[in-house]
Amino acid sequence: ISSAHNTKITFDFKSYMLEKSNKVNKALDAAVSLQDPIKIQESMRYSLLAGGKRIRPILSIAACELFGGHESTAMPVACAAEMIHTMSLMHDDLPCMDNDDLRRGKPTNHKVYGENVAVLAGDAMLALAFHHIATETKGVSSDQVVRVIVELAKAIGAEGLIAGQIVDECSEGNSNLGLKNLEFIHRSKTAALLEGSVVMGAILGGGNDEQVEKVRNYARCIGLLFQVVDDLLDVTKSSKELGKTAGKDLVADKTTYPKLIGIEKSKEFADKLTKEAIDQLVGFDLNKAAPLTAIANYIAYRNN
Ligand code: GRG
Repeated sequence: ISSAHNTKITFDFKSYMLEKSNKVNKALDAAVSLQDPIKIQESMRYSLLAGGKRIRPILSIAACELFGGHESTAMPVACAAEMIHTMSLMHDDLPCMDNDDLRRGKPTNHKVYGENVAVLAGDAMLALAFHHIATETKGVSSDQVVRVIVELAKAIGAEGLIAGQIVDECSEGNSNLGLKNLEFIHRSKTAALLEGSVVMGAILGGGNDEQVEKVRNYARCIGLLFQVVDDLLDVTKSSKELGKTAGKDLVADKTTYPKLIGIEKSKEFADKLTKEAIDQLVGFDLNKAAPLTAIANYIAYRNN
């Protein structure tokens, strides 16, 4: 119930995440109804409703509420962020990319529906995400709607998520990418959509330019933090699994922060990013900022 970097108020993070993810799940369920041709809708629903932490949609809602906006105002962008996140995972799992058999504890989309359907269902979800924002966002100006569409397109395109994926794809097998390239991949592949999710919520909540930039910085920090912590957890997992000394990396051909700068420096970097993220929220209403503060702490201190 407490947040490590902000102890002035109490906030029940678990209940908050559960309540919000339930609402997001309902909205996603309603957004992709079963209609003809049934095959594509089934495949979309299979991956979209397969669970997942729903961090991106919750970030959109929390950022909107930070500025006094309503959850319902942010729900369409929240769903769109999750749709795009899900389709990126579906495509990432394909044989031509990571070739994974399992995702979120279930067989991957192409394993169930075939590669051709998985590609098309992902494409349909990408189109649906933008359609959903444009048709379902209510109670804000059309200028705000256009701004969030621009924000999302930028976050996932060749300057964002796809940039990270292509650089990652092209560096496969290179176990010594260098810090600059590693950071580029993480900032693009992971942080860009987290940033887009937060910023869309902030725009719809009515944040001014300066405030939007603050939450953008917050999101950039937690995006990179997410990956640094992931790398650190990999080391812990690997050493536990091997029952040997810490510092071993199971995935030999993967560049990670611990590999490049060591475990201690990686931990220091994670701490720095957590503090920097939370510092961006200084000056906002403490209660309204509590979910974003707690999410940063959760990302920093999670153990899986
Ligand atoms: C976006 C048009 C478009 C194409 C996609 C394949 C591809 C291009 C990108 C792949 C990007 C990728 C796999 C990023 C990893 C992101 C990441 C950190 C995933 C894990 O996120 P969590 O932990 O997962 O939030 P859950 O399952 O909880 O949602």
